[in-house]
Amino acid sequence: MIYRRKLVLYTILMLAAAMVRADMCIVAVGTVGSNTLLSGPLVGAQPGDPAETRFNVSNPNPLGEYWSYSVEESSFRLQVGDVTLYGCEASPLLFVMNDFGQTGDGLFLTDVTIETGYLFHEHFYDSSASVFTSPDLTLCVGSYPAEDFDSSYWCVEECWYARLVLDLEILYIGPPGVLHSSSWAALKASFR
Ligand SMILES: [Ca+2]
Repeated sequence: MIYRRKLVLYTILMLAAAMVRADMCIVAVGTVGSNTLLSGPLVGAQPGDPAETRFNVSNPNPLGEYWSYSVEESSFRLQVGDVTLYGCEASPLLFVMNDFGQTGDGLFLTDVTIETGYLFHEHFYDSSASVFTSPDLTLCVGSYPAEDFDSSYWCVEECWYARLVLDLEILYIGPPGVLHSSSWAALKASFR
Protein backbone atom coordinates (compact mmCIF):
# COMPACT_ATOMS: atom_id res chain seq x y z
CA MET A 1 0.00 0.00 0.00
CA ILE A 2 2.78 2.39 0.96
CA TYR A 3 4.76 1.36 -2.11
CA ARG A 4 1.73 1.97 -4.31
CA ARG A 5 1.25 5.46 -2.83
CA LYS A 6 4.91 6.19 -3.45
CA LEU A 7 4.64 4.97 -7.02
CA VAL A 8 1.51 7.03 -7.75
CA LEU A 9 2.99 10.17 -6.24
CA TYR A 10 6.28 9.66 -8.03
CA THR A 11 4.46 9.16 -11.33
CA ILE A 12 2.45 12.34 -10.80
CA LEU A 13 5.62 14.26 -9.99
CA MET A 14 7.44 12.93 -13.03
CA LEU A 15 4.54 13.77 -15.33
CA ALA A 16 4.31 17.24 -13.87
CA ALA A 17 8.07 17.61 -14.24
CA ALA A 18 7.88 16.59 -17.89
CA MET A 19 5.14 19.16 -18.53
CA VAL A 20 7.25 22.00 -17.16
CA ARG A 21 10.63 20.57 -18.02
CA ALA A 22 12.47 23.86 -18.06
CA ASP A 23 11.00 25.05 -14.79
CA MET A 24 11.80 23.44 -11.46
CA CYS A 25 11.49 24.48 -7.83
CA ILE A 26 14.04 24.05 -5.06
CA VAL A 27 12.72 24.14 -1.49
CA ALA A 28 14.92 23.83 1.58
CA VAL A 29 13.28 23.41 4.99
CA GLY A 30 15.04 23.58 8.34
CA THR A 31 15.70 25.73 11.37
CA VAL A 32 17.94 28.56 12.50
CA GLY A 33 21.22 27.17 13.85
CA SER A 34 22.82 30.42 14.95
CA ASN A 35 22.44 34.14 14.32
CA THR A 36 25.07 36.86 14.58
CA LEU A 37 23.42 39.34 12.17
CA LEU A 38 23.78 42.94 13.34
CA SER A 39 20.91 44.57 11.46
CA GLY A 40 18.08 44.07 9.01
CA PRO A 41 14.80 42.22 9.19
CA LEU A 42 16.35 38.92 10.32
CA VAL A 43 18.37 40.34 13.21
CA GLY A 44 15.90 38.95 15.74
CA ALA A 45 15.83 35.36 14.46
CA GLN A 46 16.46 32.84 17.21
CA PRO A 47 18.10 29.40 17.08
CA GLY A 48 15.40 26.83 16.47
CA ASP A 49 13.10 29.18 14.56
CA PRO A 50 11.64 27.43 11.47
CA ALA A 51 13.27 28.42 8.18
CA GLU A 52 12.48 27.82 4.54
CA THR A 53 13.85 29.00 1.22
CA ARG A 54 12.35 28.38 -2.18
CA PHE A 55 13.01 29.53 -5.71
CA ASN A 56 12.24 28.46 -9.25
CA VAL A 57 14.90 27.77 -11.84
CA SER A 58 14.76 27.58 -15.64
CA ASN A 59 17.01 27.65 -18.71
CA PRO A 60 19.11 24.59 -17.96
CA ASN A 61 22.57 24.86 -19.46
CA PRO A 62 24.09 21.37 -19.77
CA LEU A 63 27.82 21.35 -19.12
CA GLY A 64 28.46 17.66 -18.79
CA GLU A 65 28.37 16.62 -15.15
CA TYR A 66 27.83 20.23 -14.12
CA TRP A 67 24.67 22.08 -15.18
CA SER A 68 23.67 25.66 -14.51
CA TYR A 69 20.15 27.03 -14.15
CA SER A 70 18.82 30.59 -14.02
CA VAL A 71 17.08 31.46 -10.78
CA GLU A 72 13.89 33.42 -11.38
CA GLU A 73 14.38 36.50 -9.20
CA SER A 74 10.71 37.09 -8.46
CA SER A 75 10.21 33.51 -7.26
CA PHE A 76 12.82 33.71 -4.52
CA ARG A 77 11.40 33.53 -1.00
CA LEU A 78 13.18 33.27 2.34
CA GLN A 79 11.09 32.70 5.44
CA VAL A 80 12.57 32.68 8.94
CA GLY A 81 10.14 32.54 11.83
CA ASP A 82 7.45 35.09 11.04
CA VAL A 83 9.65 37.17 8.69
CA THR A 84 9.46 36.60 4.94
CA LEU A 85 11.74 38.23 2.37
CA TYR A 86 10.81 38.16 -1.29
CA GLY A 87 12.90 38.40 -4.43
CA CYS A 88 16.57 38.55 -5.24
CA GLU A 89 18.78 40.51 -7.60
CA ALA A 90 20.98 39.97 -10.64
CA SER A 91 19.78 36.69 -12.16
CA PRO A 92 21.86 34.30 -10.06
CA LEU A 93 22.85 30.88 -11.32
CA LEU A 94 22.20 27.62 -9.53
CA PHE A 95 24.78 24.92 -10.25
CA VAL A 96 23.89 21.24 -9.97
CA MET A 97 26.52 18.56 -10.28
CA ASN A 98 26.47 14.80 -10.49
CA ASP A 99 29.62 12.70 -10.17
CA PHE A 100 31.51 15.87 -10.97
CA GLY A 101 35.13 14.91 -11.41
CA GLN A 102 34.01 11.63 -9.90
CA THR A 103 34.10 13.39 -6.54
CA GLY A 104 30.59 14.28 -5.60
CA ASP A 105 27.03 15.47 -6.12
CA GLY A 106 25.75 18.84 -5.10
CA LEU A 107 23.65 21.91 -5.50
CA PHE A 108 25.23 25.38 -5.21
CA LEU A 109 23.84 28.91 -5.15
CA THR A 110 26.29 31.59 -4.03
CA ASP A 111 26.39 35.34 -3.32
CA VAL A 112 22.75 36.09 -4.05
CA THR A 113 21.84 39.64 -3.04
CA ILE A 114 18.50 39.76 -1.26
CA GLU A 115 16.59 42.36 0.72
CA THR A 116 18.59 45.00 2.65
CA GLY A 117 21.82 43.83 1.06
CA TYR A 118 22.04 40.46 2.76
CA LEU A 119 23.87 37.79 0.78
CA PHE A 120 22.27 34.36 0.54
CA HIS A 121 24.17 31.09 0.03
CA GLU A 122 22.85 27.56 -0.40
CA HIS A 123 25.33 24.71 -0.83
CA PHE A 124 24.45 21.08 -0.25
CA TYR A 125 27.16 18.58 -1.13
CA ASP A 126 27.46 14.79 -0.99
CA SER A 127 31.05 13.61 -1.35
CA SER A 128 29.92 10.00 -1.87
CA ALA A 129 28.30 11.10 -5.17
CA SER A 130 25.24 8.98 -4.41
CA VAL A 131 22.49 11.53 -3.81
CA PHE A 132 21.86 12.56 -7.44
CA THR A 133 21.92 10.42 -10.56
CA SER A 134 22.00 13.34 -12.99
CA PRO A 135 22.61 17.09 -13.04
CA ASP A 136 19.23 17.34 -14.81
CA LEU A 137 16.86 18.46 -12.05
CA THR A 138 13.89 16.82 -13.77
CA LEU A 139 15.63 13.53 -12.99
CA CYS A 140 16.20 14.53 -9.37
CA VAL A 141 12.57 15.05 -8.35
CA GLY A 142 12.05 13.98 -4.76
CA SER A 143 12.93 14.77 -1.18
CA TYR A 144 16.38 14.60 0.37
CA PRO A 145 16.91 14.63 4.15
CA ALA A 146 19.91 16.45 5.61
CA GLU A 147 21.71 13.14 6.17
CA ASP A 148 22.02 12.76 2.39
CA PHE A 149 24.57 15.60 2.39
CA ASP A 150 27.84 15.51 4.28
CA SER A 151 28.52 19.19 3.74
CA SER A 152 26.05 22.07 3.92
CA TYR A 153 26.37 25.82 3.83
CA TRP A 154 22.96 27.47 3.95
CA CYS A 155 23.02 30.96 5.33
CA VAL A 156 22.27 34.67 5.13
CA GLU A 157 25.37 36.83 5.40
CA GLU A 158 25.69 40.47 6.37
CA CYS A 159 29.48 40.56 6.46
CA TRP A 160 32.23 38.04 7.08
CA TYR A 161 31.57 37.86 10.82
CA ALA A 162 27.79 38.38 10.85
CA ARG A 163 25.55 35.68 9.46
CA LEU A 164 22.40 33.70 10.04
CA VAL A 165 23.24 30.01 9.72
CA LEU A 166 20.43 27.65 8.76
CA ASP A 167 20.37 23.93 9.48
CA LEU A 168 18.78 21.81 6.75
CA GLU A 169 16.12 19.26 7.62
CA ILE A 170 14.96 18.34 4.14
CA LEU A 171 15.44 19.48 0.57
CA TYR A 172 12.69 19.15 -2.04
CA ILE A 173 13.17 19.24 -5.78
CA GLY A 174 10.09 19.28 -8.00
CA PRO A 175 7.86 21.22 -10.34
CA PRO A 176 6.77 24.57 -8.90
CA GLY A 177 3.08 23.76 -8.96
CA VAL A 178 3.55 20.58 -6.96
CA LEU A 179 5.80 21.97 -4.27
CA HIS A 180 3.29 24.13 -2.45
CA SER A 181 3.21 24.05 1.29
CA SER A 182 0.18 21.79 1.71
CA SER A 183 1.93 19.01 -0.21
CA TRP A 184 5.10 18.91 1.89
CA ALA A 185 3.72 16.59 4.52
CA ALA A 186 2.50 14.18 1.85
CA LEU A 187 5.81 14.34 0.01
CA LYS A 188 7.79 13.79 3.19
CA ALA A 189 5.62 10.87 4.26
CA SER A 190 5.59 9.27 0.85
CA PHE A 191 9.19 9.48 -0.23
CA ARG A 192 10.92 8.65 3.04
CA1 LIG B 1 25.85 10.81 -8.39
